Amino acid sequence: MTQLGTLEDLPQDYRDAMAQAGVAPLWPMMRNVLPHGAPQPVSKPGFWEYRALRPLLMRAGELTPVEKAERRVLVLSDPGRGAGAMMATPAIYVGMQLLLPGETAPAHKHTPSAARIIVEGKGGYTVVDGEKLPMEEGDLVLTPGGDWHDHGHDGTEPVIWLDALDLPLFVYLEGSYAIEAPLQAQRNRPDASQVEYLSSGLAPTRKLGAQTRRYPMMRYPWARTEAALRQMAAYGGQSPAELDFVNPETGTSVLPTMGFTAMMLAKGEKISPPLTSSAAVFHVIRGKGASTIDGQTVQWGEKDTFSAPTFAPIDHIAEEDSFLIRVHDRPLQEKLGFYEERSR
Ligand code: 1HN
Repeated sequence: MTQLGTLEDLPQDYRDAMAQAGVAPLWPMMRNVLPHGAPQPVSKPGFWEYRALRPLLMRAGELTPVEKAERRVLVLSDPGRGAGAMMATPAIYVGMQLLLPGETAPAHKHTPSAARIIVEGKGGYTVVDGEKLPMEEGDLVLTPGGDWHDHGHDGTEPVIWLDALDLPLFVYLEGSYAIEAPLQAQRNRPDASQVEYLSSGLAPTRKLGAQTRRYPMMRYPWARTEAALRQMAAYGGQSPAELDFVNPETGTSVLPTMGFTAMMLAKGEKISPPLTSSAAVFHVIRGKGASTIDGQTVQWGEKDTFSAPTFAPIDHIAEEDSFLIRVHDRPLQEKLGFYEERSR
């Protein structure tokens, strides 16, 4: 590899003249933006224990009324960028949100897409474009970019969920904004996972030339996901058992940039998946185990969250039957044409 010239190699008058003209030489910076062979991530593996987050979130519930927060969220920041960084990986923001009984969070729509994984509590719901989506523990609930959404709570205990958004991309592109509105009217019918897409493999018959909705199903009930994972683990012949959440009309990822993959690690199962260019956030729905990511080991349990930068070596071991949802940017990388896997 050729050693490139540095800024210090250049005479001061030339450097001053370049700065004056609003230009800079590429060659001293070339390797920073194009490292050899593999990316050099700023991101570091993150680990957020629920038992540390929960009391902080409950305290936010006392300190900040929902009206003063719009969304009462603690942001899980990439340790490589430090607390306050609005991202867990370059393309994925995650935050833990609290809604107390009787509270509502007003409607808005924005350019980034979101999905929520329900962590705790009963009675919460999100309304997306008029469709009421009940939130039960482990459910994946989508709020695609451009769709109105507000949250409500009919139950008696706090409801907590993990938000995942492709917000960092939109911020980077200077394309992030929201429009606010009052709460939405709700259609009086169950969500599409209970009607049009009640059964996997069945979709509503379409009249000739009719279009399907871009996001036909916005709630993926956990009970079905777990049952499917258990059958995959028993008979699928694949270690670990993994299932992608897909759009039931197209079979493609549920949102344009973010992918969601449900994983089951059976008790004692030990895996070292291929290195992948996609970065990921793992959320533990249930179970107990340990993961070593870039040489850093985390002991995780139910409701904990951890992250892995691009091409990080990852080893998982499950101490109990464990269920995780992996949020990743493979759909974005595939669209951009650079998704890659490498053997260990
Ligand atoms: C948002 O709209 C929600 O609707 C949660 O619940 C977190 C973080 C950044 C930007 C928008 C929500 C968000 C967010």
